[in-house]
Amino acid sequence: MTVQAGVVGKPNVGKSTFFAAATLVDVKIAPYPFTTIEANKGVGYVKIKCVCRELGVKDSPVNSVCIDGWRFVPVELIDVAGLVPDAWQGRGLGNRFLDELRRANVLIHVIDAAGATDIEGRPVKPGTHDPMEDLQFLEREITMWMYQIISKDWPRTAKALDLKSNIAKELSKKLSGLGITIADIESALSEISLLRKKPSKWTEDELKNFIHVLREKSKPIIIAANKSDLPAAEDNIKRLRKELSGKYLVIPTSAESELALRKAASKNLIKYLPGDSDFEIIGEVTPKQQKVLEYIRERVLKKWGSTGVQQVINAAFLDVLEMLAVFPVENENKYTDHHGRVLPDVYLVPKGTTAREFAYMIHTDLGEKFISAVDVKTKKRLSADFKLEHRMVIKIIAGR
Ligand SMILES: Nc1nc2c(ncn2[C@@H]2O[C@H](COP(=O)(O)OP(=O)(O)OP(=O)(O)O)[C@@H](O)[C@H]2O)c(=O)[nH]1
Ligand SMILES: [Mg+2]
Repeated sequence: MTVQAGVVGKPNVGKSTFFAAATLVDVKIAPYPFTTIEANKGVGYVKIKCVCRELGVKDSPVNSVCIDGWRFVPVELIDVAGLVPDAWQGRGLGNRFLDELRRANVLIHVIDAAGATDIEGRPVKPGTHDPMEDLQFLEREITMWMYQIISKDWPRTAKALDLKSNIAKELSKKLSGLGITIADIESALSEISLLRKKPSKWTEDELKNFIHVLREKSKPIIIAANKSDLPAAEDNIKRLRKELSGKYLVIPTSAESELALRKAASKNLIKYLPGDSDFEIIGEVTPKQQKVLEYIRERVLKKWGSTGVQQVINAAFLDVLEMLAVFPVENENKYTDHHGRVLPDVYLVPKGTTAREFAYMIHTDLGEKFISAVDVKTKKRLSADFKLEHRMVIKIIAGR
């Protein structure tokens, strides 16, 4: 199952623009709240320095794409309707779409850093709404949505849990539909010292606190401080970064600029790869296009270093979720699979994944018959419990 990021936030902040820029899926974008009603799903990419150049080979990617030595590894993105305060109780488009976030491993919270929309997403004069307010309410909505699901029937659940020796395991059966793992539950329980307390004895506050911590672990948030192209965004971004440092990663984005650049690149008007700090005009552009491109160069790329969209996706998976990219091969000298394709695949795996676990991810059979693994770059043998590292090329040796 591919990993998924949910694109969330109040209405009219640029969620669909961000989604469209990252996936090039054509979706409805408009300057008023609740443009998106049904969720949009699409494929975005984590951008990783490919190993092809350091190994001196021309690769033939299968599950990913390699452009100019950069591997683009697919991940799933889901763009949902805007959230307004009390959505968990059914306000706005309600909690129906909160349910769409069940599978999300990480949330990309798009905020209007220019402060050009109020708490409900209605346009206001740029700089007049404080985006800091949007953070607290969004967290609360997600937490309360979880609370509503978990607290339903809690007294009965708690009594049943009292009789079990492993609370985390039992709870995970109830919560797996929300994308919550046993590990999330165990670490939440131990963090707030509830491991040894009978669930039926938990106070209301303890239950709420548990769900709050569980939310942080199972749906971590990264902030895309969008509309970075607008002058009013500058001070807000500096302030958010300072005040949220250590709590959230805040990355300035201009989703609209990224969408324009990606579209221009796909028409061969410019040479530009997502995440680049500049572009080069290579086609016939109209004076109007030229003006837009220059605006993006001056107001976004020179100012912030990039449009930020690729940086957010990378950080969501590589920094927040701490995933690693690993290249499996069958032939450690030619770096090929059994069809002779060079460096065909890249897997995004959680940090801490062992060589044997990786074998299981490729194929159950390979996991069961695992003997050892080879670090293909150094030709060193790796044992079953060796923890894989970012950008390793791995061959699994298995018995018959
Ligand atoms: N200046 C600026 N405007 C942007 C940017 N990204 C999006 N917008 C504009 O913001 C408005 C809302 O964009 P959408 O992508 O529809 O916003 P949304 O968050 O999906 O809105 P809902 O679906 O209604 O919740 C549109 O007018 C976009 O053109 C940006 O980076 N800079
Ligand atoms: Mg939308």
